[in-house]
Amino acid sequence: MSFLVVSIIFCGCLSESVKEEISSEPLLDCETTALVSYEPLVDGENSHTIVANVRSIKLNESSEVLVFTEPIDGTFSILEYPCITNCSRSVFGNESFIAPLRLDAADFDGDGKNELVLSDIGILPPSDEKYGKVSILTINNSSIVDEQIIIQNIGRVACAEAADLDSDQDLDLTICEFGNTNGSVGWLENLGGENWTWHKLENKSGAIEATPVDIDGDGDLDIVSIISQLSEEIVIFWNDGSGNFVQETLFNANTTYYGMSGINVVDYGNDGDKDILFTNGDVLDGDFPSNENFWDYHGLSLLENMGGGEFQYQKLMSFTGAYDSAIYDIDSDGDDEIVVIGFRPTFGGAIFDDNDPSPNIGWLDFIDQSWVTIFPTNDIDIPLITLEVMDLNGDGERSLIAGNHDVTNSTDAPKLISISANYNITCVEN
Ligand SMILES: [Ca+2]
Ligand SMILES: [Ca+2]
Ligand SMILES: [Ca+2]
Ligand SMILES: [Ca+2]
Repeated sequence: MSFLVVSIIFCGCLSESVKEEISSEPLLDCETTALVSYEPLVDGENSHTIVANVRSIKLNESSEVLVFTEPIDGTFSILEYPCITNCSRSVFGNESFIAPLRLDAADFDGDGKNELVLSDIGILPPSDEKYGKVSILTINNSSIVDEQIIIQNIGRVACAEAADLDSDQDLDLTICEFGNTNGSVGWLENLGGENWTWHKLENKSGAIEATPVDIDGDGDLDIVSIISQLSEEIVIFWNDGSGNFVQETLFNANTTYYGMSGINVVDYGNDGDKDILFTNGDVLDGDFPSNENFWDYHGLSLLENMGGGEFQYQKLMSFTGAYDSAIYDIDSDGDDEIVVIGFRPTFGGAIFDDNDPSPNIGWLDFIDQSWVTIFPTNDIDIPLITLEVMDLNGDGERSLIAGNHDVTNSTDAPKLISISANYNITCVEN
């Protein structure tokens, strides 16, 4: 047997010339492998980097920017636009900030400029101490002009998302009080005149996200929430349009160590309705049994909206440490993949399964009518916790952006990276 090894590195799909070259040569047994690489978007500055959330938000109708939070530093940053690598940023801090976790943006006062909604978790590790806070910030280019505190001295706040939940034309907020053993999911009703009323819809702790979305298509905003502490559930709160909600559990893991980590509401299959992707992969979930494998539990799942309030559950992918997902065409062939990143704070440490050599990024590629899991042959040695997709420089090309949550201070890697994949085809002639 003679070996004729042709190694073709390409980004995305085969060019026409390469296709012809392959079809005209007597090559068989081609193996395709993926390699990932990254560029720094914001470097680590040799500091202890703990990014909690990265997100694209709008500052007004037309201007989209990338923001990220650093709770230990007590700051959030807005990347200067446009950027590709080594981006400049404006850092926002305020003496009232404790541990900024997440930002949303919306125009509360109707002046055409969006304010920022800041979820301040107050204290990063699980705790029942009451340092949580939600505020609405008015900013200019590089500084905070005004901070309106909506609620404070509550349990650890993991989310607050702007939405008109009672259909009275002003913006209310969903709110996740993660807490530890105590917490809640609910919403803050905007009464006008800077007065707000807190409606608790569920008193379980561990709410990570509460996404306002019209999931039944009846014109009002429902709330999809992910709960991950003493109980591990995906819960929907159906809105009657006036802010009266009926709760339904769509998925219950029935174990306390499932490690729910994030939801992503998307139109799966492009059929015009909203479906729910969720990841579970919290390796710091303290009660995971030592005789079990993360691999058997962690991964990416889908709750597919079948209409009429019915959802169909399907686990799409096993993935140790799965923490966030994004719809992104990582192989540049014109079809979107579902990319998942893993948060694995102790690389090579004993807490991971010996039989799970997979890297901390992977994706699902839709091939021949089914999802195929692709793991690259190399790894990105950064504990990634948050993923976003955005056109960073306005050229129409979207980037896949991930944030570094280096809790063990084990790397001086960048705070933010943009990730790309290359495919390597190796063909062997028989
Ligand atoms: Ca405004
Ligand atoms: Ca309202
Ligand atoms: Ca609805
Ligand atoms: Ca693709």
